[in-house]
Amino acid sequence: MLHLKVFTNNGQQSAVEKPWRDQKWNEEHMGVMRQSLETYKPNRSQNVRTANILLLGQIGAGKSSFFNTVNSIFRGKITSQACIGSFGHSVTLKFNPMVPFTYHTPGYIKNPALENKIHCVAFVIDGSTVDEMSDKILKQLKDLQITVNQRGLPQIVLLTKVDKICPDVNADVTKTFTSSAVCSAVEKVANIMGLPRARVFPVKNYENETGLVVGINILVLEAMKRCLDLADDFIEEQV
Ligand SMILES: Nc1nc2c(ncn2[C@@H]2O[C@H](COP(=O)(O)OP(=O)(O)O)[C@@H](O)[C@H]2O)c(=O)[nH]1
Ligand SMILES: [Mg+2]
Repeated sequence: MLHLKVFTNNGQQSAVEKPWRDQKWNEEHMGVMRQSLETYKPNRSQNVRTANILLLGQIGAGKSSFFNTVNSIFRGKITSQACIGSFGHSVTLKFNPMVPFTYHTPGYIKNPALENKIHCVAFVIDGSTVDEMSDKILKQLKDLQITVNQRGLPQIVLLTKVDKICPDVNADVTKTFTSSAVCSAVEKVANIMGLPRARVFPVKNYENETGLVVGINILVLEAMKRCLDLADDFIEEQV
């Protein structure tokens, strides 16, 4: 039986009592997640030492911020490093937040070894603009996705700026999965991208914070974990 209670106020915001996605929010869970990502190594493949994740999305979607947020989580403090690079002490994760990615992109390798290939794509979509995405932007996204699909690459969506979708979430990020506004943004993006809802990860990037926040870390770590699991699957299928 599904028990839902919807609280509505001026028809705009509503919260559901039962979360629409299960999520642990405690510090211990965050520690476990962080630890497991810190020690992550791509599975069962001697030649691939790092998982390469490509962040794709519009300018302003939050790619650099996401990169910096992940970096901050692993450094244990807020950092804003260069936009492109890899994590300070970890060689297991590499991001390339560059967009658009074409044959003319510096560093493009023709016929790369598996180690140098992209292993998972994360589409970065600004959650606060989901309701007003222009046809042009939608087409760009779908075109990018066609290329990604042709390469058989696994995909997730990082739905950024959840704080701007819902005031409750802005006040407390642990309200993400009881927010019906976030829920419908996730549904909408899943439909647009033709992906299961479980592939869409609402996240909040560090932008105005002066210290780390457990809930923010957890949202980002959950997305990273799924991305790396998918990267693993992809790597295993190739060898
Ligand atoms: N409120 C809020 N602002 C964000 C978030 N993520 C990014 N931003 C802001 O959005 C703007 C664009 O972000 P940026 O990372 O530069 O986007 P990029 O062009 O995709 O690299 C910056 O002003 C960020 O501070 C978020 O989760 N919440
Ligand atoms: Mg950027």
